[in-house]
Amino acid sequence: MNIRALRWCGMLLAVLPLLVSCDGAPGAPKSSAVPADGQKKTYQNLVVGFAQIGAESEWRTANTRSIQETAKRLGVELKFADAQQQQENQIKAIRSFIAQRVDVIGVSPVVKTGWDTAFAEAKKAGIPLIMLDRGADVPNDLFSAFIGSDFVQEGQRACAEMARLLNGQGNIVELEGTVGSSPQIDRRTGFEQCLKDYPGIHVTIRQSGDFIRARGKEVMKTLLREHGQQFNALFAQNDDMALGAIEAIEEEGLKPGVDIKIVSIDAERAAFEAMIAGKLNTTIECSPLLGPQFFETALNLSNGKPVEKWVKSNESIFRQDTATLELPKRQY
Ligand code: GYE
Repeated sequence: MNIRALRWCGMLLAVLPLLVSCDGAPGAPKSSAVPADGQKKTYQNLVVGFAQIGAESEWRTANTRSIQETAKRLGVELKFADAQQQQENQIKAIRSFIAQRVDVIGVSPVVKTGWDTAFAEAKKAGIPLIMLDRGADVPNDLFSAFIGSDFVQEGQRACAEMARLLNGQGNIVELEGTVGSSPQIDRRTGFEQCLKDYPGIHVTIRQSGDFIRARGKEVMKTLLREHGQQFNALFAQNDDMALGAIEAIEEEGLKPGVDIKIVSIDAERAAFEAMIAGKLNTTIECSPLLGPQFFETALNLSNGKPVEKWVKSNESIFRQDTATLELPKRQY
């Protein structure tokens, strides 16, 4: 082949890919002109790792469902890890997501402290990190966004409800969640802040039930046996513990919601059923349905778009008077 023929051949080869891409299948990515590493992310090519706490409550199960179903609906590739309540498992999951070079990492930190190293590793790898539901005590530059509720406000709301139910006079048992977790710390803080306005009301006993229904029952049973009628109210930091405590109160021959006023947090379906039965007085809403906001934020971050540092959930307060009307509308 002479030089001329070679030139012709070279030119043909250079135009060939263009011809092919013109004739390409309908729906073929239009971004072929964009270099591979600068490609715009869509839900269909987004890979997200999520380090979940476990399955301690109905709330958590609904949260997991929301994340998994939303990923499926949007076509996002989700790598999901269940840490079975162990922080070390969550840290291992974060490290494995970094090794797999996912686009975005999500985590619901089981407790507030001990995250600096793992979060810094994600930052160093250039992977945006979102805290979903629970927060951690880390410098602001170690995470990209926090999506979840205002737990201090939930505690304040619970206290205001309790004060109304007790007419400003009473002794309260506080059943707390996982010690050292952001909802446990912040809900207590909010409750205490508001109690300052009610000098006739005191928290006389505080114990953890780990956000677990069976633990709530166990703790309440022991308290009733040991302290009997020394309290007339229960503030449970989640519905599941309140539902367990309700069983214990009934087994000890007392009327939950009447002899012992009860306020809890989450607003899951079973809490509405308990309110309809008159056994629970009020539940403060805390939404687990965070999947859609999570993936929207993840997509924006992976496209370098600005996101809000705290995406707050919008929530209500539910009492016995509207429970029958509300129950059919509940999604968790
Ligand atoms: O209230 C509880 C769950 O972190 C807000 O965790 C969440 C809490 C929720 O186990 O039911």
